[in-house]
Amino acid sequence: MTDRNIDLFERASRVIPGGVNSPVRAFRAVGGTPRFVQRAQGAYFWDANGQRYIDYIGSWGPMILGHGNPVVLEAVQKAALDGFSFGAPTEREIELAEEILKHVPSMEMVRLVSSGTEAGMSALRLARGATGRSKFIKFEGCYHGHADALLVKAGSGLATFGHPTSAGVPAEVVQHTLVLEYNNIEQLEQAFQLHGKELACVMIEPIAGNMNFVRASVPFMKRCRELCTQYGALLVFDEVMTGFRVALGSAQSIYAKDIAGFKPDVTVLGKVIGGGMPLAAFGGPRDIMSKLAPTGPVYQAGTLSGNPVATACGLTTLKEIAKPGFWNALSARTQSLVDGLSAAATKAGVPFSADCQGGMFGFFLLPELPHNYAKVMTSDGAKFNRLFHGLLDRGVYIAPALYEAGFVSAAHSEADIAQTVEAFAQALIAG
Ligand code: KE4
Repeated sequence: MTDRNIDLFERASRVIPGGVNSPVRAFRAVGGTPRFVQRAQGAYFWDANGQRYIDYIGSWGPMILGHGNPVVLEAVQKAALDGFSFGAPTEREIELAEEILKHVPSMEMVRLVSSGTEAGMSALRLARGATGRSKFIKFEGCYHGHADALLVKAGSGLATFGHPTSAGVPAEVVQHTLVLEYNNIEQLEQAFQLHGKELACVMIEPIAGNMNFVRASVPFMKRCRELCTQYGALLVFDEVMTGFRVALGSAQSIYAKDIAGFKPDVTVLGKVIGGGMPLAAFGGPRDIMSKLAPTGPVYQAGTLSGNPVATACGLTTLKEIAKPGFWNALSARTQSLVDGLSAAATKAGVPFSADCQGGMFGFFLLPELPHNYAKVMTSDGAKFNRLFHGLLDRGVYIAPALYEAGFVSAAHSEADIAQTVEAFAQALIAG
């Protein structure tokens, strides 16, 4: 019997670069043939051969309710009947903005856009426009979308500016980007001593889902906040992945429990706030956001920004996850998965560490949780790839790269968790 995934991948590769519309989907890191999704429902999707998988990617975060949630589906269908796109303001954009601001008190205003890249790029421009400064700090292992200035790897030494990670990005575009080691307070302090007054912002993933799952330590985050305040730089929280995924108040609400009065200056959101439709956002205090066109000099625009079908999907999703009991149930389900995987790894005698928050998790084939990118990359890639395929062959779909996070939805049942843990145990034994 032919494998339709192989046929489709060959056909796709003839007309779409690499056969995919986003590189990570091509399975380049893990090898093998990407699964072409035919349909999805709840915690599952079915591939082109009709094979069912328990889905722990969920579109890389957005599908927190699971696929095809009936309440969201009805809202999207109704919105579509009223019109796909107008290029004019709608009431539902106000409702979604108000709903976001209700749960993220550091934001007084928000601008809706269509992707996390657009939101991150615009947040950087806003920080530069608001401060009149060009330089900024990001951290190795954090990904903020593919805007030129953000496609940077660390320079040769501390406080040397970055080098492009992509062809097509001129060196002069990244000359203002300083790349530091995540969780390295000493480097952060030295960078501020050298460049503090020239820094527009520090941009950070508070829990780095692009390093699988690495938390910024509380002391490190406290120092980021203090130094930004001291030198007049903005603290930009990239919560595209963690926003409304790790907690209803996003990751910043978790740091606010440990750091009195903690707030970032600008927050970047995406994924969950669109519920799976193309929608992202960035926001902050009124005095900063008012710098944006048409009220201020920082230009930003978008034909499909605040799209009426996408806002219906996002707004309904946010209202569902705000319901009583949602987060306790989701957190418990995610913890149950992590505990099960840990127990299976221990039984198999495999080095393993894992962490989770809300509906987001990560695990490493390392004895201890890594705290920066260099440590994450000491993982045994070949072993991970064998594990990935062992799970895939057993109907469990995790991220096809060891540096990517995993996501549990409200639709994942305890039976799904048990099946996943059993598949994991079998895959580990198979080696
Ligand atoms: P998008 O442009 O892909 O919507 O968002 C970019 C982005 C920005 N910030 C963070 C923290 C992100 O995680 C992302 C996108 N995440 C990746 C997964 N690591 C999306 C998957 C992909 O690139 O296909």
